[in-house]
Amino acid sequence: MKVCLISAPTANQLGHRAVGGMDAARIMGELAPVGILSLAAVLEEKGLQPEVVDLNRVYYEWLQSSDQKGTTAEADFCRFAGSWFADRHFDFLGLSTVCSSYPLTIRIAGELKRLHPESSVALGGPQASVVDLSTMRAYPFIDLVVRGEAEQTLPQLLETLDSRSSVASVPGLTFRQGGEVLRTPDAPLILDLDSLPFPAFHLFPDVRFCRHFPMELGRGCPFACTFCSTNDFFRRRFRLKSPEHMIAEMRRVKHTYGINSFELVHDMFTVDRKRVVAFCEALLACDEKFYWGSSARTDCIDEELIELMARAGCRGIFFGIESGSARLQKIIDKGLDLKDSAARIQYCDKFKINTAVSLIAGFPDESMNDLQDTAAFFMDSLRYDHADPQLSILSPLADTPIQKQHKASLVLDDDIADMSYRGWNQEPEDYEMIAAHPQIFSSFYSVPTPFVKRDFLKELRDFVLNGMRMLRWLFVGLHQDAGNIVQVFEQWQRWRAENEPDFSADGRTAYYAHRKFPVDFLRFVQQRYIPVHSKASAAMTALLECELAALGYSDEVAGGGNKESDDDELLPESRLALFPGVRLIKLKADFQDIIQRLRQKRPLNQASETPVMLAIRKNGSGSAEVHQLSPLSAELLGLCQDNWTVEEMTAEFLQRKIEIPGVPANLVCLAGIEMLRQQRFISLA
Ligand code: B12
Ligand code: SF4
Repeated sequence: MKVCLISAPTANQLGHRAVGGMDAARIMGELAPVGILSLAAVLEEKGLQPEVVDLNRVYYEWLQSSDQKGTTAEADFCRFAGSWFADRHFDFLGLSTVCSSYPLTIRIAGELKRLHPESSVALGGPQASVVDLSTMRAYPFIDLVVRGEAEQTLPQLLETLDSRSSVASVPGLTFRQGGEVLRTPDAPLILDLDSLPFPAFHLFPDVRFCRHFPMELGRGCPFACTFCSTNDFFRRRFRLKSPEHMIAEMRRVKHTYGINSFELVHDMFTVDRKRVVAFCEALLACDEKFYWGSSARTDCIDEELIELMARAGCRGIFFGIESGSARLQKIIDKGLDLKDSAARIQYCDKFKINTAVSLIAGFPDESMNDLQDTAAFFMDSLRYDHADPQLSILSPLADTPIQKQHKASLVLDDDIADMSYRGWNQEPEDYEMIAAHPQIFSSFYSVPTPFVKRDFLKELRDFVLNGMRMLRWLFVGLHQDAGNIVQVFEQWQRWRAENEPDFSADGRTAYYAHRKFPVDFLRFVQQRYIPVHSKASAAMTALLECELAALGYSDEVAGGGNKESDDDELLPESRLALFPGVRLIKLKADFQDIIQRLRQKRPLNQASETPVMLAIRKNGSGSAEVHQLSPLSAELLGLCQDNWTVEEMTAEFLQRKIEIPGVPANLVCLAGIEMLRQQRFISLA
């Protein structure tokens, strides 16, 4: 039997112009569909030779074909995908599904059935599994849905299809019979995950470009958060691969691909503390070093465990915090103690574990106070260098308690809800499907939010996400000074309405992602926020001036100096200059003290008002690095700005008696110049 397993499209970022071939390969590698590859390995064990098609790669080829010719070879990606399969014949075509690209996947399935009416077209994965009946009723070209974990059921199904027997005996299946769509009982769970073979990564060549290799660590979370779909999918049965099995798989990846950093897939790894400890201890006893990340709840992890995990190579933890409001924590059945959550994030920061702090806004019961609490949690996490707060708007995933509760009142926003924001771009055909079938595509809808306007929510999300990216410390400062960033957001909206009456909500997300947003926003801080609202204007002015200097920058990236002259010996007549891309600014308050206060949440209005000088430069990734200079470095760089020679500078130091106790002024000057050259603040003019 010829079998093809097709991944769900997930690499929506491929359409971005800046993504080149290597970046694309890395993105696709890191999105390797672990589920499909696990199934392919099981089929290989049974003697089949399944093919795996990565739809992300097919999509990338389609984008490339359009780039070269100026127009797309096929205007429609579905047709392009179809043409890709036109000459390839399979008896069974199985497509994996995820909510964000479900309309597109169904359209592709339709195209495949049109081209190969004799093949069985089946869907599997988290989305089709829960909307199986409605999908098959709405789309007659889908022959089958395989629900839930499929390592046991798929081989059974293929055998049954091959022998042309009735599929009604295969568990976990939704199928057609006499014009009806029927379900067989759910398939049993796979309790011993160690019994599964090593996933068929050899059928997915892009995996070798990964920075963080995806490996399954286990399945199932016993909790019951009302917005979550994955707990029910794995039937809340917590399972973990044994440390020996995991380490053997990690070794195999390292030896095959030379990669020792892993994204260990599990919805909630730390349910059973003893087993986490056993895994970490096994890693520590291992003769090879592995780095890894996984997900946890902040109430199922403690300081001692975090420390052990860090020692065992943990470099990242995904924490679903969801809401910063204690009231909502109870309503959504998450039940986290938020003080503890904040403490765990801080502890991870101490051990240099990166944390994704995932927050959701737009719960149906959310009040303005709840929203402010969530925004506050977001902003407070920003104080930690290793924390990466994320803010999404609630999407009612199919078959979740929240979706079921609100299924009669789901709203389809004009900009196709929020899934398209982080998910797949929706074509007009997709939109028609979404609009016609709210139950199948509920994730594109929103639940009513009676206490907070939806537009307000969406703009607030754009505001904080881009603010954090472009103006991090100013945003933290505004949040602390004003008491809550949401108040600043409202003041900004009012100011913008007065000053930019033509602002339209249509291009809002693009506006916030563009440089125009920080330019306008800094004007607001300067003209309105500091004079009218600030309680710590000296500190806020210093933060503002630093951002203004960073923004007013040319695009020149530091590091582009003349390598030869950088290595040249310093001579008395050498003329000095600031290193290309370095800019100096004077502030009337101590920037370091301000940042320290923000990190520790200490009052900003008591920040030291000692004037300081900052050197700002852009680093390779395009963000600005800010360095507060010692008085001596400030003096030297000030003179370099005026292109003085070494001789002139030492003379100036001697005359002004700038010395360190016991070291003569000319030597202080020379040593300082040498040090600043090494740090790439000074170069020869
Ligand atoms: C890793 C991951 C990601 C990765 C990418 C994964 C990838 N390969 O592309 C990233 C971080 C990018 C991601 C993003 C998103 N994700 Co995600 N993700 C996961 C996660 C944690 C693990 C997936 C995995 O590998 N599972 C392990 C394997 C073994 O399970 P599996 O994939 O389900 O496969 C089994 C079965 O489903 C079945 N099966 C699967 N496919 C097929 C196909 C056939 C033919 C058959 C017969 C059977 C079958 O057999 C497999 C073996 O048993 C899951 C949660 C989870 N634990 O599964 C969420 C999950 C899939 N993600 C989810 C969501 C919502 C998203 C986002 C939309 C979130 C967002 N708003 O940003 C985005 C969308 C991405 C996009 N651009 O379109 C939801 C999907 C819910 C739904 N109803 O579809 C899940 C279930 C989590 C949740 N919140 O409930 N995700
Ligand atoms: S803890 Fe996480 S995985 Fe578990 S039910 Fe809640 S949101 Fe879902």
